[in-house]
Amino acid sequence: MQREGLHAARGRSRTVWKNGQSSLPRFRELGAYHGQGDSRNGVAQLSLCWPWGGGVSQDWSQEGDDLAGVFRKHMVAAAAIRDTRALPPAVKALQTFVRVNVHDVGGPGVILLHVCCFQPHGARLRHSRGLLVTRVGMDRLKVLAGHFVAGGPASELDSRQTSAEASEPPTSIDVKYRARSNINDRGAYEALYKGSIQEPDKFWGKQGSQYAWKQQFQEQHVDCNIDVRRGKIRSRWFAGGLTNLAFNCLDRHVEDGRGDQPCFLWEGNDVGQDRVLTYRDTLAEVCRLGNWLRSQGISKGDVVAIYMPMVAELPIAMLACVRIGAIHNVVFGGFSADALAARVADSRARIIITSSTSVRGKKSTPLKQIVDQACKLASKEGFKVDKVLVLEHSALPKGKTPWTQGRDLWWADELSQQKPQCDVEWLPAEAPSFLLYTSGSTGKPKGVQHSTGGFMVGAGTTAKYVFDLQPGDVFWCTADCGWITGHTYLTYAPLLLGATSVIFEGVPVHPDPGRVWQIVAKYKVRQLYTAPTLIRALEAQDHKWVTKHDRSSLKLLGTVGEPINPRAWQWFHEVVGESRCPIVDTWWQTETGMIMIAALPGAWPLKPGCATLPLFGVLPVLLDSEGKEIKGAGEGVLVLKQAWPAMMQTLLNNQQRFEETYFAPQKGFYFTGDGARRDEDGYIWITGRVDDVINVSGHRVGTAEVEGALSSHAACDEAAVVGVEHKVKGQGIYAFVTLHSDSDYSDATRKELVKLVREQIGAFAAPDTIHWAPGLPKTRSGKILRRVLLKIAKGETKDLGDLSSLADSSVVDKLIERRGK
Ligand code: 6R9
Repeated sequence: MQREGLHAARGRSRTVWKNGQSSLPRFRELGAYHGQGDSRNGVAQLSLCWPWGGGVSQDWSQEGDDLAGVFRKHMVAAAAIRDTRALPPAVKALQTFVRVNVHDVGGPGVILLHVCCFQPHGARLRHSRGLLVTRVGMDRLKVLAGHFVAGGPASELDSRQTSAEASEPPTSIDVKYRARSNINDRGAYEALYKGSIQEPDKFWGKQGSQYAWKQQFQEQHVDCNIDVRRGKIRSRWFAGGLTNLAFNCLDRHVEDGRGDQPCFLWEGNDVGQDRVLTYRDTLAEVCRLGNWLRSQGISKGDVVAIYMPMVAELPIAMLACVRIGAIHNVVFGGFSADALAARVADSRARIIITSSTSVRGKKSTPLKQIVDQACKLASKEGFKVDKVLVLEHSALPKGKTPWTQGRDLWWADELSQQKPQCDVEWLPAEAPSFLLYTSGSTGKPKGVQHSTGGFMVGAGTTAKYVFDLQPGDVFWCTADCGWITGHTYLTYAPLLLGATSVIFEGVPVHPDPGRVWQIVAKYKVRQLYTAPTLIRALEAQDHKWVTKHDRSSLKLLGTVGEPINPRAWQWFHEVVGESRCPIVDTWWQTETGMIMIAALPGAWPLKPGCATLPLFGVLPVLLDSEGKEIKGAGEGVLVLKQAWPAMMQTLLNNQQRFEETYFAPQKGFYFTGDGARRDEDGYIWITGRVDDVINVSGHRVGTAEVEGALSSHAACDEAAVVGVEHKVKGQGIYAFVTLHSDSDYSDATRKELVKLVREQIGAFAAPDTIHWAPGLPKTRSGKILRRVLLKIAKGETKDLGDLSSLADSSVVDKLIERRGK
């Protein structure tokens, strides 16, 4: 219909298409509307299609027309359509403002205009495409794109609409989804949840008995204290039980006749590199490595460091450790030699398992060489690494790998001499299973220590309910095993539940931005669990990279790691999941070991950007600034009132720091460090770290809120906000902003950005400084290092602290250079 309308719209008259749709549109991208920009006779055609159907179209000449006027007219036309047509109320409520993006699509004299409709707080509901003007007009259009968001008549419309609608509850999305588990309504959840809080012994006992125990745990098996006023903090689960994680992940399934089922599907950095490991294969390799570790004198309680790329041998090494009762300490393969040395020495890991190199995209990282440096650094600190076991990576063969005779050994040579059977070390449930270092807000990284039984049951139970994960499902968690998500939901939970876990060694845009979706199609992935940072990176690409691959196998999508902005959520939902897959936004931490707050999507509607409700055994509480509990709707600091099975046991060798960091700030609670809001439906929205809250003239401003407002500017790629001391206001807002590569870092844009924040949040939240940031300092997992930004903002550029976790440290110098410009 629209296409006909577009071609029919010749001449200089404006055509308003008839509304063909009266019901609420499904949140899906409209088809592409192709019009012709004709640069020969200087006439181009612009058309805009409204999400509820219909649109306007107009021809104009390159030279003669006032493009701004044309745009404004169209915006007014949009408003007129909105006001005068009998639109369904739901549609009306959703239309808040229209953003125009200009994309250069190449080709002969053609650019593409992207028109996005937003709901309050910048959530894109859907977008339509309007085409086309000639390249000649592009620069002017770029300016206009910003203009329509930040000022002029369109923005007047916007702000009116926004303030009228800001108080409306966010869209609630009820995807037709039935989990195969029995929790498909809120009542069933409430009943189970209540039991899990009131009788944890019983609830978790029942969950625990779904796993194999050499010796059954006691009926009253929970012994916890999270109140510093009542003595030592402890979290003991499944007391009296003896079990083993590797046995539950592997042997149990092979014994049940599932030995031939794929356990890991490994996809290499380059297309065509792949490998299937069945449960039987995996078990055999785990046993060989377990035997080798024992042959090196490693036994129960010893720490083994693992520093590897995302090859199947990484989770295999983890499983080999837990099989023999050793404690693994995985160090992310992107950490520097300094960071590795500190983690190896602190945990006293006598053995390091590594790989000759690592290749991600076009970049290789010489892991073995870094290990060599780390060993030197550690020995300077008085700690000696005895053995380094090296996996030969195809990108760096044996002859080219640096070697220390007597210390270094090849994986293949050593393991080929080992038997594929290895006795299981039966461990008390409270035996430590792994260490994982995580950065605190200050100082030295903390060695978070996890248990065996509680971690196992927490991991399995949460994956079963949140992801509806079942035997044989192909589950892809894109996290690296160097982070907690790669521990709990790439390695342990999928195997505990007998599923198939995808391991990807490469990067999502190599060799092209369709790689993730190609892998989804190749392995028929059922559940895809990823991070907002990856979603945003892929969202920025042309949608054809997604749509050209078959995504029909996908049933559920998940996110973790940071609050997901509604726009990215919407894109993930509509474009990737074709509006049929629920998105579970999962809130948890390295310290919690398992997902804590997330939707059970068969049981209640989702809200974009919201983690929703607590899982079983999780008792979240919001505290106000005086430490008083907030009942009902409200916003405060998120704490947890009850211990849960996968809770960290302690910080390695530092029970005192453990208690001070997590239990002393709010006595009687576990302090998460995150802020959260509870809405009228009881849903919990994570608002970000509380250390990221800025207090401006007594107003609390979430950095994420300001960042969201800045990011809604058409030219803004990313924004990061910190609070700096301000003489009058207490704290002022300092914003680092990255623009799209084709945008101008101009004063006009600066003003538009500030205006946007004023419009969307309020004048008190307007940034005092906009610092142009062609790149932001990020860790390899995509988290912005605000500590560094804060120092730059304060002008303390001499001592920026430890930068070893940065993905690209040159970004910092560029930022310092641009300070005050
Ligand atoms: C699993 C993981 C933990 C911190 C956490 C919070 C943030 C994680 C989130 C989220 C909003 C979510 N975070 N998931 N924020 N929504 N769904 O990421 O562990 O690396 O220890 O980070 O990440 O701030 O406190 P970890």
